[in-house]
Amino acid sequence: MECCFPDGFWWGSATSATQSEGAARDGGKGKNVWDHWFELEPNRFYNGVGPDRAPQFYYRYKEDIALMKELGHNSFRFSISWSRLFPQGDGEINKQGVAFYNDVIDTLLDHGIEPFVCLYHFDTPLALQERGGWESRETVEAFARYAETCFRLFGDRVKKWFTHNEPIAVVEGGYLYDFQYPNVVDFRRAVQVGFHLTLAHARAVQAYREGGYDGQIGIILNQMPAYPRSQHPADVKAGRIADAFFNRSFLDPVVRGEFPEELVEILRLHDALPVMREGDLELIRSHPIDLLGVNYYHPRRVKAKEHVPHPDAPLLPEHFFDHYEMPGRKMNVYRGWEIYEKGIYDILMNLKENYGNIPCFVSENGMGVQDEHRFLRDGMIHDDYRIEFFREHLKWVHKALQEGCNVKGYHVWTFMDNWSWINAYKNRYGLVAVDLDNDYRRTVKKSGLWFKQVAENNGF
Ligand code: BGP
Repeated sequence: MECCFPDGFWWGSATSATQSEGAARDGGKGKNVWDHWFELEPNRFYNGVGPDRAPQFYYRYKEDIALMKELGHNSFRFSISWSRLFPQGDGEINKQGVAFYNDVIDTLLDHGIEPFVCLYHFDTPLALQERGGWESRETVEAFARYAETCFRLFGDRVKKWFTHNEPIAVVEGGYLYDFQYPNVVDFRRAVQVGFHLTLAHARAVQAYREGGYDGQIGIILNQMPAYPRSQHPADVKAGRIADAFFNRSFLDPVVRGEFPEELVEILRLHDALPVMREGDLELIRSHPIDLLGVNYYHPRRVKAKEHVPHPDAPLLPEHFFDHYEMPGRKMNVYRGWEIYEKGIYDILMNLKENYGNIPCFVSENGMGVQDEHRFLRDGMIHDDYRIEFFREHLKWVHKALQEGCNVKGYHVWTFMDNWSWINAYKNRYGLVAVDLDNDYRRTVKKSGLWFKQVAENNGF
């Protein structure tokens, strides 16, 4: 074999509640921000398709989990829908939600698939959002209670916990770039939200430690290496700042217990430091994670600013760098994202060299393709491009392993085509195709068969 992975390597995939479950109004679930935003502005969602039309995992999890097993999974990450468990975000618990997650967990275990559970994947309960969402301290405390409840209910069987998935996306989407509810564009409010997400994370880790559970707890972070256009000091500085904003803003506090000095300096200069209480920084400092999930899709390329921003322009991270389109870069033409496989290696080496070689795994990596039915032949999607995408990334993961990185597994995004926020079903990512016009019928893609082989051989 060209790449042989260590025994016990985690092979699987990831999804989230809102993107997979459907049943948005069923089973006693309360509304979250996605249900609400879709009611308000269905036009913001690709083809007007909303969260209720996610691929119905809520009703079909038993067949889905059996198929995961068939496709070689030994682990699977999903998220708990906060408003399915606590319809109001806090207070009274929904027993149907508890029963559902209990059965998902038990079914996974019965199939020899280890459940990796994430507590928050962009789906703030509407009741909490209406009281300020992550801008409010109340949400931090509600999250801590929700997390504690999950540990108590499911912690006997779930041994891998993750507080948030891509918290920076909540900051970016909801408070800077208008691709998530509440569609605010305000740098200072964005910073406050980021700080509260970090604090909520630390409160959950604290609850886990105090509960004396025997598993591991961590977080899932999207890491986008920020490559400068050149080695000119101005470009290099632009890269460092982009890295501080989008990668280190969460990575540093959760692993090292402190925020990047460079970022703090920028916030101070722009009078944008968040409101904190005494003890907050100490709480964050004293609760490092056990395990880090890394989502990687594409790199970020930057250069020094070409024009000084207009003094009246709203403050955004782009105040400090410009995006750069590298000539000759390799593209996923079906999604419009760059493909740079070595990025995954650079991320892992950075964790090894600068973050104490923390135990980690690739928690999302995948290739979105628009109009994928083009590749349907003889009843199967022939997604050779996706097989190549996985294989080329895995080669770099393997190289990182050989060089001593503490990387424990590889999860693809995603098991079956799912509902991807405002992009709905525009870009398909699954190992398994979902036919929306045909009762959500599942059909394994060629990449699903390839994945099965790789997982079962523990390499390729
Ligand atoms: C990641 C998110 C996933 C998923 C993916 C695909 O950043 O963690 O939840 O949505 O992006 O994105 P898209 O459908 O926009 O191509």
